[in-house]
Amino acid sequence: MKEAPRPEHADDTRTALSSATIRRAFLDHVFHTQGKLPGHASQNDLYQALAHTVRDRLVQRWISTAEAYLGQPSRTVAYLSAEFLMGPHLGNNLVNLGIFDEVRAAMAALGLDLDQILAQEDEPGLGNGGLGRLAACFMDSLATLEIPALGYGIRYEYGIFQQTIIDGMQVEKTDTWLRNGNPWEIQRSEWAVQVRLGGHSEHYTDDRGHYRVRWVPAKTVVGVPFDSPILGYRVNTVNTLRLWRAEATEAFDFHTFNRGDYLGAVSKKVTSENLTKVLYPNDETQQGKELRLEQQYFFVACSLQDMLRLLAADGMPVTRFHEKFAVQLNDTHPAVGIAELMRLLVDEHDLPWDEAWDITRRAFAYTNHTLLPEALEQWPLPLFGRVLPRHLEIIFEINARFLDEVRIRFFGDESRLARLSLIDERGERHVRMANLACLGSHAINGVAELHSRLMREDVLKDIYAMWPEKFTSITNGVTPRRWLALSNPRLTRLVTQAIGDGWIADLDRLHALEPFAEDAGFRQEWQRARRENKLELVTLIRDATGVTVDPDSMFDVMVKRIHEYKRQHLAVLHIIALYHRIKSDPHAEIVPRTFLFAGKAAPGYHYAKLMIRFITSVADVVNRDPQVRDRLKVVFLPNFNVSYGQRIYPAADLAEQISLAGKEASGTGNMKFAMNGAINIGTMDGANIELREAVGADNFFPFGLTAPEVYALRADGYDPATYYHENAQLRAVIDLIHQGFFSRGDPVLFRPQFDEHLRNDPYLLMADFASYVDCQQHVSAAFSDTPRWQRMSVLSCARSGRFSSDRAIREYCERIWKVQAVPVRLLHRASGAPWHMEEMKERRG
Ligand code: 26Q
Repeated sequence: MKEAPRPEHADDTRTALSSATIRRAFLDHVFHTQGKLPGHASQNDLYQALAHTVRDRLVQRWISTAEAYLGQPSRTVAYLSAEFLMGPHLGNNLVNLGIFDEVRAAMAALGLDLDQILAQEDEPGLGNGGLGRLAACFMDSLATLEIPALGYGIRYEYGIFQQTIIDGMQVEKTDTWLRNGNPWEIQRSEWAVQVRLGGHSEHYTDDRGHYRVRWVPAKTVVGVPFDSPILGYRVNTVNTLRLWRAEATEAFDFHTFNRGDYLGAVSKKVTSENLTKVLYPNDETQQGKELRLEQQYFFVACSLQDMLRLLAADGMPVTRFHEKFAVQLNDTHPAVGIAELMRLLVDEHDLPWDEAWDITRRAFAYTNHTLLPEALEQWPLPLFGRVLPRHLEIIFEINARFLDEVRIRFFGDESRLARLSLIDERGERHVRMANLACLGSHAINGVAELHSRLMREDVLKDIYAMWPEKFTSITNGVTPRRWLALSNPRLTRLVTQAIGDGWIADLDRLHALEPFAEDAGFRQEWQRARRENKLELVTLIRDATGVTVDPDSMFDVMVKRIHEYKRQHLAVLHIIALYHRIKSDPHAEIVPRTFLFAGKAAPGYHYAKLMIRFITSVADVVNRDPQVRDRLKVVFLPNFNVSYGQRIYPAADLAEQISLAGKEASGTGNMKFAMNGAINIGTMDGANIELREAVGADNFFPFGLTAPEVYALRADGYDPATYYHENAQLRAVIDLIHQGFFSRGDPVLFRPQFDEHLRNDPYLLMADFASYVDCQQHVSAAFSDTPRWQRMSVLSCARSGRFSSDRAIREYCERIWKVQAVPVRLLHRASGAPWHMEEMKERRG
């Protein structure tokens, strides 16, 4: 909602958006918030002061939003996610407030460089990768579309580890993102809640003769909410990201007093507070760690209590929970919420089971993010029962009723029963969280067309047979605010000059850019903007790694978590093939390339760590070889995170999306690259398929086996060794590795990688190698033809509109959540009056 600008008053220091007022407000915060004279302010002081200046401007909108949501009839989306990979807040808030230029000018007037101040922010890395980042993009889109929404998650004290590379190997360091304080959060102690853990349950009959269950916990922890404002793009909506921190209850102090064991009590206190200490750095795998289950239950229990409080505040009974809240499960990590809501409704609010179950199913919906069977969450039954004894009983009850239904529908089909059961009875018994999530939800979605299809046909096929109507597909998207407007100001300026700035809130409008692909003048400016981006990345790479790369070489980029299924090692095989070509024919025509890799490996994933070592070892050899003469450079940039992403996506020419078909649920990097004018090379996997469809077959380089071909090949009996024997180039590459050429003569180091692969190649590297190398030849040819490449680049951006998270969120709103926009009117105050004046009067009556 745009409103007419109001005249500014001297007392608008905390709200006005003009450059002059921002400058005054900033200096005010340096003095009053940081307690420094400007001349003595550190870089961090300057950042904190500017962050507070911007935060002040959010507060007016935040409170206006809260007022607008009060008592309105639309549902509120509760997005439950164990991860929110938000990235730095400051720059994004400047974009969404529409005051980037004003703030830059205000800083410049003080002789300060805004970019330097922005770089000070310790980004909140409260996620592993794609899933956490998706949650962050969704929060941006929800606010932009003016949808009432709350993000609920965990306030990890240590986010994803900081990756350093020592002797070519990953070494992890803790992420102390809170060490300088976090200006973007407000602690809301008054809304703290208690969460019980462990112990046992007791069954009894109450005084009205009702059968009741009471949970006698072994311990209780307190959840304290920390709220961060999430501003939409050029709207007044500011939604809340509410993250929970675990604290010890006061009972610990009380016991100390009674027992005199002060140190013992403090150590117990520390144990409670361990709950939200650290993010588990694994993605796509799970070990059954008790603390992880406690984390999941903790944030879900806090969030559901919070929703019940909000419901009551709206004067609604618990029986109307599903009318007020649409609860979205970001993967199965919060799926225990289904059992928890049942417990709250049945045990605490005395509702009949069937009514509680109906409310629960209407409220919950589940998004699946994986196709790897080994990544489906399962908890050993004894562990689950230890942490959540009452929930295990509830799960048994849900299961018993469910299996009765299955028995009738699929008469005599015992094996189907075993597959559908919430309990995996093969070997040690496990609770199957995906089955629970599906059963307790009214909607289940995959994150790309292929993924959703494979979900229906493979991973969740029995559940699909049960309720086909629950299944839907919503292809992921990313926010164009952070991933284009903020990260790529040069391209943003160009695009906006050409077609206006409507694309930032309506990305399909990028289509209007298509004719400009044929405009040589425009293409040249496009090229210039992208080259400037590359120059900045050259500097970053030099500062971070000491390697100097050529800005005119093709920047061939692969940034994402390190995983076997993503196949970083396939990209390395291609590099070795090019290297081998140069060594065998020093005059071979090779288009100069800079290969940039970045990404973290899970600390306990040995093979992934070995893949990093493989990349850095090949880099050492290639970068040192004078014969290569700068035609090939290989760089591993340490510590990939959101901030690095913002500098890498805009500077890439070619982006690698080379997972084995059928393994990557969606991928979202592919979308960020396309928006920024990079061309993707990729398998027909995840959202690559739709991306290729959207940008056009000429602007995407496909290769490799398709998912059905992968299945067929496996069914036929896949023999990787035949590819080695039949392909001389592949043989040369593998032999070089085997000789220890990239491991200082040590033939054993990378042997597990490739010896093993000749016998057992689970991700079909050998099968896809030839097609990949061949495709890369086409890439080189296209890149050599500059006008052609630039045309492709413009079209890739122009046709990426579908991959905005705004489109994805609209689909969730219409198909799953049934929620509507609630526009927010900005509250103003009478000139000279403090904000709370009216309220205070009301309170006093
Ligand atoms: C589970 C249990 C215990 C510990 C950790 C985990 C865990 C944590 C994170 C399991 C998985 C994840 C993250 C998964 C993830 O990022 N998946 C990606 O989601 C993206 C958004 O939908 C997709 O684009 C990617 O294809 C998918 O890999």
